[in-house]
Order: sequence, then structure tokens, then C-alpha cells
Amino acid sequence: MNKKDVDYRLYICTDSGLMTSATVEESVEAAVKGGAGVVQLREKNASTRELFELAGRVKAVTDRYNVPLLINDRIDIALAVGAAGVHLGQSDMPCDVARRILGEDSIIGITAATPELAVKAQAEGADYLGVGAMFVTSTKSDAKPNTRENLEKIRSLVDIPIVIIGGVKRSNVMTFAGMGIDGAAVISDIIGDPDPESAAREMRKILADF
Ligand code: TZP
Ligand code: MG
Repeated sequence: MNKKDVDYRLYICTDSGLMTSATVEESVEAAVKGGAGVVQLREKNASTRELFELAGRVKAVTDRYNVPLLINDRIDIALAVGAAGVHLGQSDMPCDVARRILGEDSIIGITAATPELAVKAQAEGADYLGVGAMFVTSTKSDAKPNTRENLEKIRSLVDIPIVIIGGVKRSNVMTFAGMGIDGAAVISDIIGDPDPESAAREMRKILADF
């Protein structure tokens, strides 16, 4: 898939610690069937070998549905399995260096919590931004809650896609409608649901007219 055609509306991240019973691959497949347009493999506790093997299995699923797979933090794993790209935070490899390593066709997403970081990420060639945390979330307890004012400011300053993240759920995502946001990145409300397919379908429906 051309990276310009990515549908960011429903972006799911994995977290095997939040899953009830299924494997990561099964949860990803369910979420994609329900309408997720981007999958990020985010497994903070896996060893390099485990992550490499899991990434290969997840990519087999995302390839079948023609959905891009992004790898959290790890450029090496993305290259090793031929993933569509990476998602990088402010403690990870700098965006411009990642771009040099991965090339122009890869997707590079950057976490940018402030207008300054957002503008810098866009200037360094980021394809999209993750902005959050929109709410306090136990999934990432060190993520500081961001403000809507910051989100509005960031939206006015960059033209690349923005996905909101952090405590975003079916029950609250509608409150962001009309802000020019391109999508919602969700972990617990989908991957932590016993029925990720229905959860994704419900969320995707709510996001339909963002
Ligand atoms: N970055 C900021 S908050 C967060 C990440 C990865 C966690 C989001 O998880 P959840 O369960 O959707 O709140
Ligand atoms: Mg990171």
C-alpha cells in the first residue's frame, strides 16, 4: 500500500498484557476485521527474538488484509520483517535518522505532545503524529495528560495526519469530533476487550464521520 493511502481513523496498538485469552495475531485479526486501518506492534516486554518472531506472524495477518504494520520503537525489527514502518517516541531514534535508515517509502510516526515537538517532527519528515495522552491511562502510567488547547494548537501548525492516543475509548472519542483529527490510536478499549472485533467495529462506526 502507498503510504499516502493509509486510513488512520482507527489505529490499534497491541499489548499482550491486556489481552484476555487470544494470541496477539488473533486479536490483531479480529481488530482488523472490525475496521482497524493501521496496526502498531507494541510489546514492551518482549525480547528481540520474541518480537522478531511475533512481528513476522502479525505481518502475515496484516498483509492478508492489506493493512500497514508499524513497529513501536524498533527500526531493526521493522527492517527485519519488512514492516510498513515504525512509531517512535522522543526517547527513540531521531526522526531524520530513522528516515535515513528506512527510506522514503516507510511510514514514520512520531509521538509529539507539544506544538514545538510537532513542528519539529513534521520538519524532520514524520508521516503522522501521535498526540496524547488525552486522558490518564494505566496502559502507559508515565504518559502525562495533554490538553485540548495543545491538540488544537498542534492541529493548526502541522498538516500531516494526527492520531490522538491515551485513554481514548468508544465512550469518549466523539468529544474530539470536528477538531480535524485524522484518527484514534487505541489499546485497552479494543485489544483489552474480550471481543476486539465488535469493539473495533463500534469504534470505527463512531469515527466514520470525523
Ligand atoms: N502513548 C501515550 S498514552 C499510550 C501510549 C502508547 C497508551 C494508550 O493506551 P490506552 O489503553 O488506549 O489508553
Ligand atoms: Mg518509544
